[in-house]
Order: sequence, then C-alpha cells, then structure tokens
Amino acid sequence: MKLFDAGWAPSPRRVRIYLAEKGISVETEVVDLRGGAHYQPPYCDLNPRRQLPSLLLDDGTLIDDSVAICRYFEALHPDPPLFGHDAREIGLVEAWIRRIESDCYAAIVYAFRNRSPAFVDQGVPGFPGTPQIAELIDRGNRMWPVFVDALDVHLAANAWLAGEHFSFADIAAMVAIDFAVATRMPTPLDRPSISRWHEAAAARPSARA
Ligand SMILES: N[C@@H](CCC(=O)N[C@@H](CS)C(=O)NCC(=O)O)C(=O)O
Repeated sequence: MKLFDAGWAPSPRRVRIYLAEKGISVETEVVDLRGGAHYQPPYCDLNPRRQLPSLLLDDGTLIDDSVAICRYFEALHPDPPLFGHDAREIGLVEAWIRRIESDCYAAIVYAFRNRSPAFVDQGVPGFPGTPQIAELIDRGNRMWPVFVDALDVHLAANAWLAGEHFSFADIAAMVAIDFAVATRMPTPLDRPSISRWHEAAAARPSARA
C-alpha cells in the first residue's frame, strides 16, 4: 500500500492529520504539486484525475479522494471513531463533511483559484487548460461569510462540529480554515466560538502532520 501525498495542499493534509489521530503509518510518496508532477507520468497514468491525495492498495486498487481514503482506514481501524460514535453522530459528521465541501472549501477554491496567477489555465484541480472565471471569485467571496456565520453559531453551542467528540469533520474544517487564511480570505479566527474551537483543534499534535 502506498499513499501519494503533497506537502502544502489542503486535501492531502486532511489525510495526514487523520492518520496521525489514528496512529497509523503508511508508506508515502510525495508528488511535487507545485512542479506539476501530478500532470506527468507516472502519476497521471496511475491517477488520471491528476489530483492528490490518492491511496494505492496492494491489489492495484486506487482510492482517489481524501475522505474516501480516511473512510477506508476507518473501516480497518474503527477505534477511536473519527466518523461518529453512534448512528446520530455518524449522520452529523457526514452532514458537516458535505457542508464543508460544498459551502466552505468550494468558496475558498472559487475565490483563490480563479484569481491567483499561479492557477492561470488551471481553474479546476487536475485539469490543465481550464480557464479561470473571474465571476467565480465573487461567488466564493459571497459564499464564505455565510458559512463562517453558520459555523460560529454552531460552535457557540457545541465543543466540536458533531457535538461531544472530535471527528473528521473538525479535521476538514480546520484544514479548510487554515487554507482560507493562507489564501487571504477574511479570517474567521476573530469570531469567539470559531477561535476557541480552532485553538483546541490546532493544539492537537495531529495538526502538525
Ligand atoms: N476531492 C478531492 C480533491 C483533491 C484535490 O483537489 N486536490 C488538489 C490538492 S488540495 C489537487 O490535487 N490539485 C491538483 C491541481 O491543482 O492541479 C479530495 O478531497 O481528495
């Protein structure tokens, strides 16, 4: 089994934090995203989606998505649960993961990828030749505060996203917020509840993975 990783990018970081929380070590190969190694063989032959992370299993199966990779390991190593302790929590973790993808991560990617000179003709991850669309910067900028407001209200009443227990939803949200700050979205860390939650998540040793 081999994990294909990339140093600075948010999706691979989710997997590294998850594995650190679980105490799982996996053989890893770092693919140079900045240098475009994911567009070149051998990686693009292995993963025609040309995205990172991906996990190659011993039987040749490739799992090409960060959440799916963590789900795979969760099935093999259920304790401690990071996708929910019971049916109710499993539902809540799933709802937050999906919301982070569609309302938070997408907002950051719209705003950043369509404005950064580093992503000219790379408007969609893994698909070189896709033009940037300036209108999507505005779309991302409008989506962002809506998510931040909802997250702050939720965290005023909950220790973690799914309630009592730290979960993969907290990993995905922390990674997205760190990515947002790094790409100069308006910081949500001045909101008291988000700040309290982020400090607690970032203090876990896994956050440095
Ligand atoms: N849904 C995928 C998204 C993966 C993704 O977009 N990865 C980015 C790095 S965070 C990537 O590979 N980008 C390639 C590119 O920008 O060309 C996942 O979570 O694994």
